[in-house]
Amino acid sequence: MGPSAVRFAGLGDHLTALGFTVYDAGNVSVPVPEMTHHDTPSARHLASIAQVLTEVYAHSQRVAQAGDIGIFLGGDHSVSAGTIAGLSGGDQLGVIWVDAHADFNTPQTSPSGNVHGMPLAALLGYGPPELVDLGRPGRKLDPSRVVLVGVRSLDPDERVRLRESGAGVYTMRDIDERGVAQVAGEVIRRLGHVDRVHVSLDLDALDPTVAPGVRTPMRGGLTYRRAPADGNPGRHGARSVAGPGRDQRFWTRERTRLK
Ligand SMILES: [Mn+2]
Repeated sequence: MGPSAVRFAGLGDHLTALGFTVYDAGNVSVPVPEMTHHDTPSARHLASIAQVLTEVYAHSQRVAQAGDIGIFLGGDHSVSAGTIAGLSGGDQLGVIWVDAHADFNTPQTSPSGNVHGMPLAALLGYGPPELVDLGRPGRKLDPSRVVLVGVRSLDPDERVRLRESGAGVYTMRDIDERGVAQVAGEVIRRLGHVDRVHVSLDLDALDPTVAPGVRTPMRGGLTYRRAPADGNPGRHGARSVAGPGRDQRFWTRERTRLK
């Protein structure tokens, strides 16, 4: 169900109750995977995904230009390659990437060929031109303004690239040992110099006991009490949420309902 599941859970009503004026821009059109051709095993459905993300990029740019706060709901995390690219440029944009994975693969290092394991690498300039040059040529983010939170699964080559990139990384072990409040404080201090923040939440960052309806569930994630709380909405440029598409039992939708 993807975005419809989150709508059905009352996201718009909850935001309205918090005092925001909500405008739903609807869905972007997505090709049917089984009907697309010319698939590349090292980056599956790359052409179709890039086509969708170009539309997402345009939406995100409009949000940035209007000075609004965008909320983008995606079936997988590749959506953030478009939302973040569209919001970047001009102001200094920071990114908090909350995810069990780093999404730091390229077609050369990805064991699966899943493009949803590549968006953060692409935003930092690593990967195929279809992703790196999305919307406009070149990388969209500076690693000094990127922080990953909740990481607990890295592929070997991905780990090397992530370490060399200079992006900030807080693993689940960091959170277990030091507590979420201390880690959150450090993340905010690290991004103290940015103008706007894009929070990108992959629901697989949450523990499967909280959000089982994701494509790649992995034990040892954030629990309900430790999930990213809302910070200062004034500095949010946008947030995107990826992952509820596989929810067969509406369990994830219910558990991630906004309070
Ligand atoms: Mn992800």
